[in-house]
Amino acid sequence: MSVETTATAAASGANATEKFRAHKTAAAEVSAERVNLLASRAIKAIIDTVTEEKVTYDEYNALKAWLIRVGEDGEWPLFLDVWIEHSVEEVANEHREGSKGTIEGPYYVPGSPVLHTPAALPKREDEAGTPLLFQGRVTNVAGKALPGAHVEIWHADDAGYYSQFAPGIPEWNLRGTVVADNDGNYQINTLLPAPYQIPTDGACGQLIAAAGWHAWRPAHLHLKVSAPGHELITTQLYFTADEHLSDDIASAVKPELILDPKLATSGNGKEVSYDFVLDPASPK
Ligand code: MBD
Ligand code: FE
Repeated sequence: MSVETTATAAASGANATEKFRAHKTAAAEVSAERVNLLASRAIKAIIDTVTEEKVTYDEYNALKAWLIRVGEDGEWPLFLDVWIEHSVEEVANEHREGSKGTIEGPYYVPGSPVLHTPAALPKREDEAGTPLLFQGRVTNVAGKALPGAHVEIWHADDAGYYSQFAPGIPEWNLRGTVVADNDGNYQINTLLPAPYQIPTDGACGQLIAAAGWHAWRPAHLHLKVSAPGHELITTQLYFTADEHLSDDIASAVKPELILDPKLATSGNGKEVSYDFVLDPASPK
């Protein structure tokens, strides 16, 4: 059976839930004062919606059934990252002077293979897609190179599936941690990602269908760029002429994050440059 027919929302949701538990929950310490404030406000926002829109019992029960299904399908990471994370990211990165960030999304896995520049991301022998040479430089806000900066990259395959979330894809496929050279330059050989639909066969797809929305995200590369003494940036890069740049279901596109690849000088596929500018680490 092909990956396409075995990849279900529930499988990818269960993996996203498990990866989140493994990597993120240790940091989740929130004071009682903040929980009281934030939970009260969030509940009030829902109550205001009920009162102002005169929500019926049928609608209330439809919501209850749907929320139960989000959990059953393991789609809390997907739901939150698609519809909420962009607002958290904007608040978190307001102060930055360097490169723009955007949301991490549900499919990051820490610890991808370390590769030296010029690098080629791990891929299958018959990996579909147009070759892409993605290159550039990592500097500080003064334009000084950051030698040995880490450019972590992950993206979906040509069919829109991420390794370690959809079944049947080798473990670190299309994922890597690329170390920049002594001048802060990096070169990554990979494939142009394809436009992408979030999984539609689970609770999030049910919401999209019920509301008459669409499930598309523009094609994107995910990145985390870091260097000692600097603030790590989590971002994504998109491609010009993608029809979903202006209606990303995850609201995560910014004009500074759109690439315009040209024909590669090698004659094989496309190439594009993008420079990352890292802010100094904030004093703790
Ligand atoms: C993705 O690939 C993604 O980047 C986001 C934000 C949500 C769902 C799938
Ligand atoms: Fe993604």
